[in-house]
Amino acid sequence: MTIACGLPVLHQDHDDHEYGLSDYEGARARWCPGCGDHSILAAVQKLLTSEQLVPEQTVFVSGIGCSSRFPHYLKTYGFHGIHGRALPVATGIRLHRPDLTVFVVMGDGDCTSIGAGHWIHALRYNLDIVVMLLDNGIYGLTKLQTSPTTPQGFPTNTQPHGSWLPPLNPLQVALGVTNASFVAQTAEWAPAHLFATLRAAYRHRGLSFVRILQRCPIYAGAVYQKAVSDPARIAMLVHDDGVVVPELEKLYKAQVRQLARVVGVPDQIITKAPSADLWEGQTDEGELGFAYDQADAILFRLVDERRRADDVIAEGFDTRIVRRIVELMARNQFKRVPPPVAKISRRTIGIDFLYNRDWGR
Ligand SMILES: Cc1ncc(C[n+]2csc(CCOP(=O)(O)OP(=O)(O)O)c2C)c(N)n1
Ligand code: SF4
Ligand SMILES: [Mg+2]
Repeated sequence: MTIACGLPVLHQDHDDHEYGLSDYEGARARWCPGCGDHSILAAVQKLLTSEQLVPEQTVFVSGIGCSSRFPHYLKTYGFHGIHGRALPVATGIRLHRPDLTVFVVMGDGDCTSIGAGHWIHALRYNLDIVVMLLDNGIYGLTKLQTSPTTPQGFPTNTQPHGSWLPPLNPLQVALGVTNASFVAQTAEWAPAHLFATLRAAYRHRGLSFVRILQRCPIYAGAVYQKAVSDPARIAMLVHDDGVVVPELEKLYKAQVRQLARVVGVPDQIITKAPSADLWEGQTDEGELGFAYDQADAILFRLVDERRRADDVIAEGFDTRIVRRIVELMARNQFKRVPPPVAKISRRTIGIDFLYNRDWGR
């Protein structure tokens, strides 16, 4: 970067350079095999590449913990700080160098225990920083101690008979702070959702707090096991006043698989046939009588391009499959319409009174 008349000149010499993944890859990641931090690193590298962030104008700040080794594995600027103090360092950088894009990476111990005071006030200050909490529910680096997010009853070295208290919910804490402007949760084993959430966080102006559920297979493999093995337990919740992540509702299965490949999800997961496991060997595609890839191509034409079924058939798609998809869409229309709600009080939202956000209209 050059300095002209005392002012930083931004993006000098970078205009026609396209950054690739190798421009962001730092040292080889030393996390344990299977550690969820690997997939978060892949999603972050994908974000840097897709948003074409200039490496020397980007800085990752961390505290201490396994997750806090993050800055070493990126070829941006980095600050591997002290336990619980990533946010004060990031605040200083943000205030002194407004030209830099600032990311913070913290563990659950880092953020919700020793650094909790900084966390709450950073949310209040609402500076333009992306804050990632890599939450494995334990202290990983120091080999399994109870953290504030450890599930109740989960045994650790510090509480061998199981954690006494119910866990602190970082989302509830963040939402309880006045001035919190972006609060989200995602999981490292849901790469498309992880990437879309991080991109929305990056594009948000103000502090974006993203809790990322992260598996530590060495010390706390069981913590998220139920959610991983049963995706139906993961609810996609969108807050009324929240930041819209339109990509999520627009993704077809074929695109989810493509994205999963880009962020490095193992092939055996991507190619596993979707199934409700109703009986041995049952698959959704077997039940439907066609593959999701075929369905996606037809749905794209019918829904996104608003073409008529006959046009799609004329293009060469199988008549039986097109007709069946149209029938299934009609049969499932009720799922896209909110059910009627009984009026049990004198006040109905949207009719008798409005949310704060609607007052201006
Ligand atoms: C002031 C201070 N207290 C304690 C420690 C010891 N210590 C290092 S990492 C860590 C906890 C790490 O847990 P977490 O923040 O959840 O990160 P993880 O390793 O799980 O990614 C602790 C207690 C320290 N380095 N500095
Ligand atoms: S100890 Fe756990 S959190 Fe730390 S690198 Fe290994 S798997 Fe990841
Ligand atoms: Mg941890």
